[in-house]
Amino acid sequence: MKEPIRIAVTGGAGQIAYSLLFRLAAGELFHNQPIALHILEVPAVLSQLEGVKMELLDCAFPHLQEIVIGSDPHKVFEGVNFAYLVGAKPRGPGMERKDLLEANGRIFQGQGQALSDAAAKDVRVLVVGNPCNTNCLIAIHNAKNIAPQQFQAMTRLDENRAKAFLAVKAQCPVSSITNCTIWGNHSSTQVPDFLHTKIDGKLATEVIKDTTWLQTEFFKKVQGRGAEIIQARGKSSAASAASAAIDAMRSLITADSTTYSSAVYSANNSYGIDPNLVFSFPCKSVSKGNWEEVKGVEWDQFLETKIRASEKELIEERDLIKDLL
Ligand code: NAX
Repeated sequence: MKEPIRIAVTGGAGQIAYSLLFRLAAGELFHNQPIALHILEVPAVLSQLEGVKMELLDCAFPHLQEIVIGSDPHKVFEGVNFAYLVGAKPRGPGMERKDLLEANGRIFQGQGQALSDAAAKDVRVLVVGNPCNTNCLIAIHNAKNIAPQQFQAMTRLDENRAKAFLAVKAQCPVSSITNCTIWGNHSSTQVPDFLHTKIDGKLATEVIKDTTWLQTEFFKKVQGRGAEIIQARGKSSAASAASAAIDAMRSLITADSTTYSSAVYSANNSYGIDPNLVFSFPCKSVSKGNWEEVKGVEWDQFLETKIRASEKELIEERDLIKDLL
């Protein structure tokens, strides 16, 4: 039998995983190839994860060859080729930003070390659990046997949201929107770049001539969409986050030169961003699993101010967890 592609998902009993696991198992990322799911959870909810495993089995997915579950990252990450780090601690009552960063930082410190020790050498890691950029930076610094370029944090949901808003405004299908990327942090300081976005091959600013809308309402809508979903649903985005997580990994392994957003390690970046951050840039895949930053994107004053504010926020986050690097 063909050796399966091993995919780790953490936070397996949580709401994003409840969508992500079934889409992976259905073969949306690796069509017609056997896969094994390695699912990590904290001990307290392992019984719930057992239930998720039962449901995965009950789907009788033809390409799902194996399901490993557990709460020891060293065991669960054994031999994995791809890892979705979704599980994280939510902000509890009275918790300060520093406490949240630290609590999550410890999780990603341990998981970075475990991936480094146990995963396949060519593993590709996508950090989804928030604060995802800084969690990813911590994992990178603690994964001594894995190149930083093998990690990314997810800003693809933000890109997808930006595209969807632009498509509604321009009254065109979402597939007409290209080159729409996010700079910076996956937070309310993120920068959706409408200046270089294209709509049916034309600059978005030529199609949507209302610059005030682009600079204010559009920006606020993208930056505040997560909060808007919580307000409406009573829970944070889950199915859309899982969908973006599939998109992000698909883009990484599809070397077709399409530009996409990804928060990657900023060493040697060509934009003068602090070189020790995980920062969202326009990226493209140059070969299966290997990305490159898209160079030469010129910022106007508006973008530059916003991008620098997001960089400042990431530097502040890094300062709060510097002992974990
Ligand atoms: P849930 O609270 O539903 O699930 C999280 C799960 O992670 C829980 O079952 C918990 O037990 C588990 N967990 C906690 N610590 C763990 C550890 N050390 N090892 C393994 N599992 C652990 O959250 P969900 O809605 O699934 O969201 C997960 C994370 O994604 C959150 O941090 C959330 O903020 C983040 N998001 C990131 C997005 C992005 O675009 N990067 C968008 C969606 C989402 O907000």
